[in-house]
Amino acid sequence: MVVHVNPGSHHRARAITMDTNQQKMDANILLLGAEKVGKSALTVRFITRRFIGEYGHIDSIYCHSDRIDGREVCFNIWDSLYPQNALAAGEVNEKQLHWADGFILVYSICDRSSFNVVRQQVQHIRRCKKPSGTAPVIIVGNKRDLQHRRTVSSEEGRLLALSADCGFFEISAAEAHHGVLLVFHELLELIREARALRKGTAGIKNIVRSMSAVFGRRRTE
Ligand SMILES: Nc1nc2c(ncn2[C@@H]2O[C@H](COP(=O)(O)OP(=O)(O)OP(=O)(O)O)[C@@H](O)[C@H]2O)c(=O)[nH]1
Ligand SMILES: [Mg+2]
Repeated sequence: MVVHVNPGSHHRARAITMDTNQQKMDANILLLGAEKVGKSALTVRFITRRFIGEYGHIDSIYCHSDRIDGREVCFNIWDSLYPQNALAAGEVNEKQLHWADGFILVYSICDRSSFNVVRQQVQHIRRCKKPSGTAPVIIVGNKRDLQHRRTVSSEEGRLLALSADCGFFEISAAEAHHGVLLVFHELLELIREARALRKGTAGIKNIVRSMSAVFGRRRTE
């Protein structure tokens, strides 16, 4: 079973109908979170549909293409490492912030400190330059199969996501591919929505600019 909360869903239908362009789409997705929460397990599950158990401790960017709703989508997925440096802990570095179109913040439902890391990281993302509409974030509580070891309730995860305008899922990368797929597809929709919003804002800015150019000229005539 997958628990799911959907941020700003009232905007969704409009954004999807606006986005009728069927060209290829690229999305840079950054996975963040404390050590051993399952960042690599999620990434590998999404790309290969498999759970292989052990993944090593490496920082990598994977490219994965898929056809979604008739459109070719190229996912660039950065499976990051949590920084060892205590000063950088809970922060997202400039390069990562700049690179990412969307973020998946992972914690383990059996590890409260990993939930606190996600709280810090989402606050950091929201503080740094990117307003929520332009930096889509999905918070993921992983290892849902380990209910007997749970220390973070679903409600806490959901509340954190609501308070920071993020999507929320509880999943088990170990148990199923479906939940992981939902996470990536939901983030893709949020990225599409953010791009449509930016395009709309740019359009309005251009109209305002042209109008001021016209009025400006008239004033000097
Ligand atoms: N029970 C259970 N174990 C999981 C799940 N997801 C990952 N694991 C296990 O958790 C451990 C860490 O998984 P990784 O995917 O390597 O975690 P990570 O966040 O990438 O870890 P680092 O890259 O070392 O920071 C591994 O032993 C996985 O098999 C899950 O959904 N359920
Ligand atoms: Mg890893």
